Amino acid sequence: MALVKESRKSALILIILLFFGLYLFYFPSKTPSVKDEILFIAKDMIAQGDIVVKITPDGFIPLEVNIKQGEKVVWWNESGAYAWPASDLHPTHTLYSAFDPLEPIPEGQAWAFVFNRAGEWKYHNHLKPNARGLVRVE
Ligand SMILES: [Cu+2]
Repeated sequence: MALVKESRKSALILIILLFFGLYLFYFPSKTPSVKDEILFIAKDMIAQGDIVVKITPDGFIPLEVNIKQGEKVVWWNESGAYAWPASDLHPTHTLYSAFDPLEPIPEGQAWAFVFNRAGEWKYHNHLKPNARGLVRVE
């Protein structure tokens, strides 16, 4: 009787180890991707002095911002819907491919991007491509 119990216990341990092994096989430790670095911020986390572009139902306000290289622009979504500011050209965003949150910003949240490349960066709302804007980086 004791032997039967012991072998059941061993089988149970073996099954648990097997599942654990399968788990590791199918879900290896998460490697960071570009998407994992996207952090949306609540609007009350926007610092005073940040350069903020509001996303409204009528588009970006202001339409243009002028910044220096290495400065950050914060897009604050108060459009009442998801919004997705991203580099031209729609839909590939290849002009400045890093300038793209890669997913929509929820209403009431914000996304920040640091411009390390000088230039005139036209962008649009990927979900509403008629809404357009410009970031001039010198
Ligand atoms: Cu687009």
